[in-house]
Amino acid sequence: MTVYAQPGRDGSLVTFKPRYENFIGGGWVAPANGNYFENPTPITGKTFCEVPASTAEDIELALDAAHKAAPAWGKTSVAERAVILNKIADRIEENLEMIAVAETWDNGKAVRECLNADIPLAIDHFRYFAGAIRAQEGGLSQIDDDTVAYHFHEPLGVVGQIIPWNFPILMGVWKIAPALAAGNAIVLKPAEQTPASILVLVELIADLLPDGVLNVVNGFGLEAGKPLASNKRIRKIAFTGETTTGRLIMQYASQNIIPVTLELGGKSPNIFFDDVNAKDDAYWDKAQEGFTMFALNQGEVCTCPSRALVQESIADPFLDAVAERTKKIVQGNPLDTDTMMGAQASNDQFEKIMSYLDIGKQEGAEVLTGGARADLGGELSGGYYVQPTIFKGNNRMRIFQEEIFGPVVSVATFSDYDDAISTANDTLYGLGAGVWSRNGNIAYRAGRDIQAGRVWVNNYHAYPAHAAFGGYKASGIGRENHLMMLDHYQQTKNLLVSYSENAQ
Ligand code: TXE
Repeated sequence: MTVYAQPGRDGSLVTFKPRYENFIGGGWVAPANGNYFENPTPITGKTFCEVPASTAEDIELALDAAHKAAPAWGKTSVAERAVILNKIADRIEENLEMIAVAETWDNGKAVRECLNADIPLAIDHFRYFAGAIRAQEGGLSQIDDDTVAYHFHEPLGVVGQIIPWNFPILMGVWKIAPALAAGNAIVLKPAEQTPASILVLVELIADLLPDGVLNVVNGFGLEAGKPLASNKRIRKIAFTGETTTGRLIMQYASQNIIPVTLELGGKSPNIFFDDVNAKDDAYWDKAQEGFTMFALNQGEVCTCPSRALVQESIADPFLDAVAERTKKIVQGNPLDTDTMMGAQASNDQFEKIMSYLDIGKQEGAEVLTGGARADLGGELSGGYYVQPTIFKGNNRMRIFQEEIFGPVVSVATFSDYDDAISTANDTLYGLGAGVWSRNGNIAYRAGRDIQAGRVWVNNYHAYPAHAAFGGYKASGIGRENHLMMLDHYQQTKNLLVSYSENAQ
């Protein structure tokens, strides 16, 4: 067990600056209007740094820097880019604990998740795209004996990226690594709830990239995000966030006819068929763990398995077992490696979750465990902690249809296969899903019948870099991870060449 020292106290691995600036053109640049906002840690609710409340002027400055850098960066060889991405990965790996503590302090999540998942996945992402870009090949078609069509992958140029607060570093890296690999320059806007850890990361890797290739401008959605997403000087916008914001991003992009990728909300079903607890063995243990994944990252995951569908015939013993397991989730100081669940990322998010706990109760859902704020006492009493909560109800309830984005799962039962699939698909969203069965045929068929971009079969919440990730329905457009991501950051140049000396 390790308890990392709080930033600002003796022995801390990370030192935050009291005031950050925007990272533009390889240097730190104050916001044009001179305005900053306070950034609290969700762990105690106390402010620990200030960051720029940027506006359109700062976005334009960052775009100037990105445009200056983009032509040369786009012409570097893929080997050179791969070397840089690998160096970035190594640098992060050498500083893994420091970055993990920075992420925990800014976001509130349990440090054990940062140490074992968020940061290792971010490192692997850089390495994956270093390899993917080197393995990428162009195409050639022979049109006739004298005519050849060459297909080249060209970078888009300057791209905009807007990221959320639930995995500030990992969501940043999911977007940064493929964009850099493909030869683009970036202007990135972090979420206002978690502006600091990504700046710690940028500071760590800044010397490895040419000036202006990666620019980070902090600020709020309308003041800084909109001027970026609606800007005529970006060739693509990538966004992760709420579905309603995603609609706006598409509207902005439509004015400039640029491509968008959107990773939006979810209400992912996690389906447990009647054979999961047939034996008291390792599989049953894994399935229970799969159920409790609703509390991973405090439920602030777009693929949070927030609707559990359990076959009627096993509902009672199944729910008794998973409720017991949920009660064993350790809440506490997120900087303690024994802590399994930390703080919600912001007070707004905490209040949103609390309001859904009321809504669930008012709708008549039964609370099997949790259902309230978690008061952890001492310094943590100012932080944003919620008990992991299991509701039992039905799929028509708001708690089954609306994204809560907290450690809350709504459980309903189903009678047979068709009932399970129709309930699973009875949602606006289609991002993730889980299927649990010892019967390979049922697991496979269910996986294919569920309308979601990622279906985990007999596992949940794994995010390898080479598995495509993205939404069906209102959960988004495009994919992240996997080498198909490169397509989102490149355009195809076709050179149609005639080698004939005869007139056409
Ligand atoms: O999201 P927003 P919020 C869901 C989750 C959460 C809810 C609200 O349910 O409770 O969204 O969170 C920027 N133009 N998800 O309000 O507003 C904003 O500054 C350009 C799911 O934080 O979508 C931030 O950087 N940019 C999600 C980013 O968009 C704008 C993760 C996300 O903020 C903008 C986060 C605008 N008009 C929340 N308005 C997931 N899919 O994982 C805001 N932004």
